[in-house]
Amino acid sequence: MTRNMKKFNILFLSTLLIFAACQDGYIDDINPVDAGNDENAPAITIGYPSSAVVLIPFTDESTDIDFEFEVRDDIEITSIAIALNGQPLESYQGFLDFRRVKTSFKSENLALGNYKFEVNATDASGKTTTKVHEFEISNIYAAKYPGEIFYMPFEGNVYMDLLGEITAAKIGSPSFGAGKAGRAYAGATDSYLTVPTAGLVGSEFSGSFWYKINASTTHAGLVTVSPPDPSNNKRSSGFRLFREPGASGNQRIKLNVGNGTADVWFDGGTAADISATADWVHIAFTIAPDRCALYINGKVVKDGSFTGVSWADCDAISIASGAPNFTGWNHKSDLSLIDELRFFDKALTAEEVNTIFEDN
Ligand SMILES: [Ca+2]
Ligand SMILES: [Ca+2]
Repeated sequence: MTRNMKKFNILFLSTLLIFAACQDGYIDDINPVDAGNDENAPAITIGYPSSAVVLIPFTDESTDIDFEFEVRDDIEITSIAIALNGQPLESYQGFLDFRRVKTSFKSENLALGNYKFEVNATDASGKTTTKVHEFEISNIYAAKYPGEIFYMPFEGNVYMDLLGEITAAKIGSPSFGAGKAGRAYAGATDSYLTVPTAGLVGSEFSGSFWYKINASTTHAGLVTVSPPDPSNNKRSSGFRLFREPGASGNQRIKLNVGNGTADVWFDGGTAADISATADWVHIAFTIAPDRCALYINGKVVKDGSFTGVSWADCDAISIASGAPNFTGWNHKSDLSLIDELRFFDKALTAEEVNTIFEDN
């Protein structure tokens, strides 16, 4: 076959294929499609905010909101107008895509309070649709996890629990440092915080926090609750979460809980060791009527059976020290960083602890 014949054959085959495709309706004709009758009013979706509450940090009094919305129509959108609390924000005409408009509008420095965001859209046939989203801008923290009763984020230069609004008593001169999120508690020699146990402790109790170790003190109390005693080492009630030397220069996190007559150890051995130079680690502990557990980075490092906690003569939770009542073995102030401290009135499950760890 000559070269020209080959060309001819290819052309012929192509023509046949196109003809066949047209016959089967695979190729659109080039005439304009009739848009049809306008059947429906525009449909509006407000993408943001979509919740009833827009939560901002408790240290803030105002925020910017980027309102996101989308309008769709079966034939043609001709105009869109948006308003906040009845005041016009913006209006839109002349769209590249007649049938779908997706955009956003930023309002700056909106104060705490209640708002009504409204989107109005009109189509070419004069049909209109209005969509309203009412929301509140709030800086009041709401519990994020089951049983969460205490949350201290160490923001805004205050040692305040945002759920019970407890301001911790400050002993010595702790400060604030770079946190896991924002700022953190920064320990100092002979320094710690206390909050009353009243209203926080019960037959079930858990704690969770992020911890960046400063191992220049080889012993320290992390979170401790002990009854007063001349020995500064009475362990039959309350609990003691503390650290002391582990293997190979590491520091070991240990939990000791009192059942009213004796104390029980939850010592995970090397599994509960963290490097003396470790970056942020997540630590959690749970006290249930029949079981206690200690977690590091979402994984259980020690758990065991228990007969129920006693809070006899335990008036205060110490944060970042064994002081004042558990210094008998030199577990004094922790110079480390502590952030995102939470207490719970339930024994968290392993899944719940891991969720908190994964959430960062
Ligand atoms: Ca329409
Ligand atoms: Ca923080």
